[in-house]
Amino acid sequence: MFKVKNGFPENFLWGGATAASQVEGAYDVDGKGLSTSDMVPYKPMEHSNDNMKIEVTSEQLKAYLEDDSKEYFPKRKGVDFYHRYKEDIALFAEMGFKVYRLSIAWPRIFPNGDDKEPNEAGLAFYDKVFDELEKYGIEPFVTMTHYEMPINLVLKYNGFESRQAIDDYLRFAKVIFKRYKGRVKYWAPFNELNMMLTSPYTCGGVISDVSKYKDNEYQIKYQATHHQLIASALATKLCREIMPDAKIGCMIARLETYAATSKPEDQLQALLDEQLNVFYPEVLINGKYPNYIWRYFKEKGINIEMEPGDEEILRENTGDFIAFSYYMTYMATANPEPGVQVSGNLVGTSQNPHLELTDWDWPIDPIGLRITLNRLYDRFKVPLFIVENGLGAHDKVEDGKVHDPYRIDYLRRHIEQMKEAIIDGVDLIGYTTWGCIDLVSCGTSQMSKRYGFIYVDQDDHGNGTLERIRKDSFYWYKKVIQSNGEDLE
Ligand code: BGP
Repeated sequence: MFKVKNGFPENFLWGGATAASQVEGAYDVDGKGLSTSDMVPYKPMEHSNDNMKIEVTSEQLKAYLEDDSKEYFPKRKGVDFYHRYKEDIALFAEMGFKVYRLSIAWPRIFPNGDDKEPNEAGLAFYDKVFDELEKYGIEPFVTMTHYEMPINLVLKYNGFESRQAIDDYLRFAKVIFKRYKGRVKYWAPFNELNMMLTSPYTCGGVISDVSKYKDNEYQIKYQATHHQLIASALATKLCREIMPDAKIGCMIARLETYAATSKPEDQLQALLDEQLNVFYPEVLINGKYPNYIWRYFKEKGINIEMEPGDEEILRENTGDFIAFSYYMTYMATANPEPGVQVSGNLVGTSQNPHLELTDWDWPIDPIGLRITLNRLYDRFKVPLFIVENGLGAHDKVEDGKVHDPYRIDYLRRHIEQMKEAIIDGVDLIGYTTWGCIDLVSCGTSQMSKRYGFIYVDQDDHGNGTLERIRKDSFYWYKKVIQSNGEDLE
C-alpha cells in the first residue's frame, strides 16, 4: 500500500542552478565561438513586458557581428565563473548543495557548430568543473544547451528551423556524453523547450525575418519545435547507449494557468493554454503528438514536415523525468480586452488581483507550485525536478552585508508548498533555485535583477570588483538543506 510521506525524502536533491551564458563570461577565450546569447544587448526593463522578448532580427545580428552597434552585451562578461568556478563551487559546497544544475556552452565545444573536431580546451574546462563538484560530493545536473547555439549555425541555416541542426546537435551530444560519462547522472537536452513559442531566436537560434516560413509565425515555431523534439529523443537514445545508468528528461518552462473567471469561455481558454504547455512532455514523456494538437495545427495553418521514422523515434525514446522552471502563474481569458497586464518569465499575463508582484512585476504564487506539481504528476506519473524557481530582486550591500528577507520569504513559501505536494503523493526528486549566485538576467541582461544567495559586486554596466558576498539567504538555505527542508525559519 502507498505510504503517505511526511516530508522531503532522505535523498532529496537540494541545490541551485545557473546557465553558462549568464555566468561564465570569457565569451571568446580558449577557442570558444560566438553564441546566440553573446548577441543579445543590454535592454533594461522592470515594469512592462513590451521589450521582454529577446528576439534579434537579421539586420541587428549583422550589426552586432560587425560590432558597429555601440551596444553593451553583458552576457559576454557574465560573472566570470569561467575563472572563478573554484571559489563559487566552494561556496555552493558551504551551503551543502547536493546538486548543481549548470549548462555546457555548445560553442565552447564546437565553436562553429559544424567543426570537424571538438575544441579540447572547452572540454577540459568542464572536466575541471566536474572535478571540483566531485571534490565536494555535489551531483551535476547538466542542461546540454541553455539558450545558446553557435552563431554560425544561425547564419548558415537559421538554427533549428533546419533539420540539419539535429545532426550538428547530436554530434555535440555524443562528444559530451562520451567525455563526461560516469560523471554526470542527470541530463536535460534543452532548456525550456516551450519558449520556442515566445522567443524562437533565444530558444532555437531561429530568426523569424529570414525564415522560409515567414508568412506564418506558428509554422516557424512548431517546425523548429519538431526538430528540437526529434533532437531530444535521439539524444535520449544516445545517452542510454553510452551511459545506461544516467537519467535524461525533458525541461520546460511551466506556465501554470488559471482561468480568469468561472465563465466557461475562460475555462476553455485555460484548458487550451494548458494543452499547449504540456504538449512538450506529451511528446517527450508519453512518446507521441497528442490528439488535441492536430486541430490546433489545422486552425493555425501549421503543416509539420516530418520524415519517415520520426514518430517511431519519439515513441521509442521517451524521457525519465520532467524538469521545469516555475516562477509564477498565468491567467487565461477569452476576453479580447484582457485588462491590466503584468510581466513574467518571457511571457506576460493578465494581473491576478490575489497575488503580490515582485520588483519586476512577476506574480508570486507559492500555492500555484503545489497545484502544478500535482497536475504534472497526475498526468505523467514520472519523477519531477524543479530546476528553476526564485526571486529576482534589487539587493543592497550595507556594511559588507546583504539582508534579503524578501528572498527568504519567497523561497520559504515555495518550499512549504513543495512539501505539501510530496505529502499529496507527488514524486519530487530535487529543487535547484534559479541563479544561486547573482548572474546576468536572461530576459533583460540586467545584473541588478538578482536571484542569488551569493551577491556579486558588478553593476548593469559591468563595473565592480566581482567580489562574492554571502547574503542572509545563504545562511538560511544552508539550514534548510542541513535540516532536509524542515527548518525554514
Ligand atoms: C528562465 C531561464 C533562465 C532565467 C530565468 C529568469 O526562463 O531559463 O535562464 O534567467 O528564466 O529569467 P530572468 O533572468 O529574465 O529574470
